[in-house]
Amino acid sequence: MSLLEKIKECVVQGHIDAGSKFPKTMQGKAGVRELTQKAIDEKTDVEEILSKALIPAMTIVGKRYENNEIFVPEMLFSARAMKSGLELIRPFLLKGSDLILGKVIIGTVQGDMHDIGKNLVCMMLEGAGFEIEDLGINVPAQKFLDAAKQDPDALVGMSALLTVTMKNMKNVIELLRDNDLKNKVFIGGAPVTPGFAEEIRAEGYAKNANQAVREAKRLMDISA
Ligand code: B1M
Repeated sequence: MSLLEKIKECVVQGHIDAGSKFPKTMQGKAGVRELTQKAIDEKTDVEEILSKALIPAMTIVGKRYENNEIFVPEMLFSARAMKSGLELIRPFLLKGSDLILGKVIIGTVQGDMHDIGKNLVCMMLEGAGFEIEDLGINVPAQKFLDAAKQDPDALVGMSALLTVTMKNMKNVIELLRDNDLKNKVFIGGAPVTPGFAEEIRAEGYAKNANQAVREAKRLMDISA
């Protein structure tokens, strides 16, 4: 098994590091933390660690959950394991961001606790030179409004991972427009589509964190 495959497997199993007690079968063995550090030390491209190990692992976790092979606690262990890898990668994604391109106010909408994707989007945007105001998870529309009022030129980014919380994006946009705020809005998250973005009149949509950077630049009229 290659190093990237090992990292992926540890995320799928929810094994953070050698000191972790979960899962029992992996106790004492290197986990996501040690293996990601090893990959970094071996000069593996961090984008590759993300795209070939960490992100696909969460897709597997999602499928296993859907098939009732694992349940919420296991999904949570995998999320923690993923975060331990992301922490190590973060400094590399932030490199070279001396210039401030603009500000992005971002959050996961009300009712939704998923933040791994949103955090990744924040890291990439920050790395590209955007100033980030991260409102966190389960963010009520009013909180987006309050932040946007403080920064009428900032972009507003919203993330949702649940089909039931996607609709809250529409509430935020309506609240902003009812208050005459013109902050451009872009949205993303697994269930979100370009069609949905159009339907709720979001100015932008991004499928992943790299596209989020491109979309933020486009909305701010910054050429690549
Ligand atoms: Co949840 N969960 N979860 N979960 N979870 C999903 C989303 C699910 C698809 C799993 C499944 O059934 N296959 C399913 C949603 C079904 C649906 O609505 N269609 C689901 C469910 C049902 C639930 C609960 C309801 C389970 C329960 O309690 N019965 C519950 C809801 C809690 C709540 O939010 N109220 C729940 C809870 C959890 C945990 C807490 C255990 C944990 C989250 C931990 C955390 O985030 N801190 C969790 C996890 C880990 C997942 C899966 C397995 C992985 C999500 C993830 O981190 N992916 C997920 C299955 C899946 O997605 N395959 C699942 C990796 C991440 C890098 O990708 O977040 O998609 P993603 O982000 C991407 C893009 O989407 C995009 O860029 C990112 C980077 O490329 N993107 C943006 C995201 N936001 C963006 C914003 C942008 C632009 C791009 O602009 C602003």
